Amino acid sequence: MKKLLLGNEAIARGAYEAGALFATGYPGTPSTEVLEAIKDYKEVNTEWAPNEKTALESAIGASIAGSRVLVTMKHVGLNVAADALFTLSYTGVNGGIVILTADDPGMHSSQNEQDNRWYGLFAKIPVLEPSDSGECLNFTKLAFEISEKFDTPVLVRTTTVISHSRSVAEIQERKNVGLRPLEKNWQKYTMLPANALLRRPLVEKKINDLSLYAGESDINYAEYNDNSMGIITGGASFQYVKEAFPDASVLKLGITYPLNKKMIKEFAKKVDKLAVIEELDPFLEKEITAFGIKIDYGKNRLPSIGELSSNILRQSFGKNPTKSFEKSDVPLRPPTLCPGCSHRGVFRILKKLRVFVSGDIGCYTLGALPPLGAMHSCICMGASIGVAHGMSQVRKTGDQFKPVAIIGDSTFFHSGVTGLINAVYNGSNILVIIQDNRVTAMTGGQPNPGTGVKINGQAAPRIDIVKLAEASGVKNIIKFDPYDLKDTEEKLTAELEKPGVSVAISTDPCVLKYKIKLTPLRVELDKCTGCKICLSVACMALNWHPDTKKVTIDESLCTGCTVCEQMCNFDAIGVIDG
Ligand SMILES: Cc1ncc(C[n+]2csc(CCOP(=O)(O)OP(=O)(O)O)c2C)c(N)n1
Repeated sequence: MKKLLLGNEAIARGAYEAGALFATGYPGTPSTEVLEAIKDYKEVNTEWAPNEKTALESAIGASIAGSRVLVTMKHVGLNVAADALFTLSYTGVNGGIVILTADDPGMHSSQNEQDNRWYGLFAKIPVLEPSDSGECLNFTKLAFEISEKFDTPVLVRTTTVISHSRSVAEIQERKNVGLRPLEKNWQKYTMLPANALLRRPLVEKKINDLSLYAGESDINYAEYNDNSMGIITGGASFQYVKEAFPDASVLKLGITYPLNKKMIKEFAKKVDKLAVIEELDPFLEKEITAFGIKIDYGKNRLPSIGELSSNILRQSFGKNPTKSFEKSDVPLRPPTLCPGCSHRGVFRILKKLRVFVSGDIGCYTLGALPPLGAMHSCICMGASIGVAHGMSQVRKTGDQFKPVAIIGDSTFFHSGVTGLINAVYNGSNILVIIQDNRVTAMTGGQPNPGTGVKINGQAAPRIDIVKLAEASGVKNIIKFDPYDLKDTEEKLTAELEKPGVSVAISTDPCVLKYKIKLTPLRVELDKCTGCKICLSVACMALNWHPDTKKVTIDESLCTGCTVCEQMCNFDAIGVIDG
């Protein structure tokens, strides 16, 4: 049966049809919908892990125990899981392990742009790249076969457009492969140097065998048309190539690592000019050049930054662009915190206190943007505490310098808690603000270990952040209500004056996830002086009218959080009858 599926839904379906019994991962755009889709297949035990490394480690356990398992993450998530990945390449698998890495060229929702095909080369594992939802489903199923046949984890790499586009996929029945026998093979799974030395040559052999397999696999195929130009491509780039050069000969690679030299040589021989068209890095280009095959067009024509499009390809090859829907046709809407967001008030206060704010990744990163403008660094998930600690170690208390780290609950569980332990252990002087909105909001509201529910909605133990901070050795722990600006300012100021590590936990839940709406506020226009101070909290519910020089409140957006009311010096905002 044919079905229109999102790329991510198709990957979930593929793992289901392949008989996976376990699926795990950590949310991150553009990968998140895979686990959200697979959780609806009751045969697959699905869970959110607190981070990607834990997810991959659980997957390894499930595999050793005999199950096929899917692990999902965004591109930067694989950096977190990389420690386990590089040794998993040595141990291999029992039940097949398929790792989805969803890359984000163009950084639609990411802190960097990285091309995770390199992980294939670096960790010596195969990489499959689907070009539409049908391939997402089929390649995921095939990836399980490859994983078990070659005793290796397999990376399925998508990019945002593949994960988030809908196209047709062929649905089939689930193959109930069940559990393989549990292996207690210590030489295979215990990577002491002596055992790793034995496994090391097997890793090379596996890649050689996979390269031969790539030469025979029908997901690598050549289409010969006009042979004046032959294009080697894969993934999303294949779609752009088909639109921009419908008549060209194409070698479509479903397996983009390892490559098969013979296959590529044969294709190159049959065409006059050889082009390699790929998004981001010259990954295929470098591999093919290393085979001694001359490439006429590659990154000498194409950008290695951002997403490609058929028009970028056309223009790079001197053709006119076609009229198409381009990003510039869409009105620009700067990202901003939701009206009533519990993160807003704290940034207002931090700006007022003129502290250095070491930020982290989550909705609260928007506190860096003007007019809130109260975050001064943000590197990667969990980094806020480590960065603040490092600052405190070189600018001591005598300078009256106490950096503030701000981090969300999901990010704290992900990798912030180790930073906190380090800060206490090494005698830091920092204030850590944990914005506990009881959800992983940034990626669409997934539960986390502090939420009290699992991915399937079942109740789960709620990890207590206060107890965790206490157990980490923090002496000063307070809670504050971020909607009460006075209380927030007083409590944070008091903690900034104490030496050592303080933890301040903001206790209000996400308004969007928990659908919080109190009575909306209004502006009493007679009292509004047009001073605009209320606009400094960057709330979408507030509108400025240049003609009347007054502010009004959009009642459909206002949640009644009162932060703007507390900002107003003229009592012009409040719940007004009538
Ligand atoms: C290593 C890594 N994994 C996943 C992501 C995607 N991501 C960005 S922020 C975030 C978590 C945000 O949750 P939280 O810290 O609770 O803040 P909130 O958005 O709820 O304010 C995630 C999962 C990422 N950027 N990096």
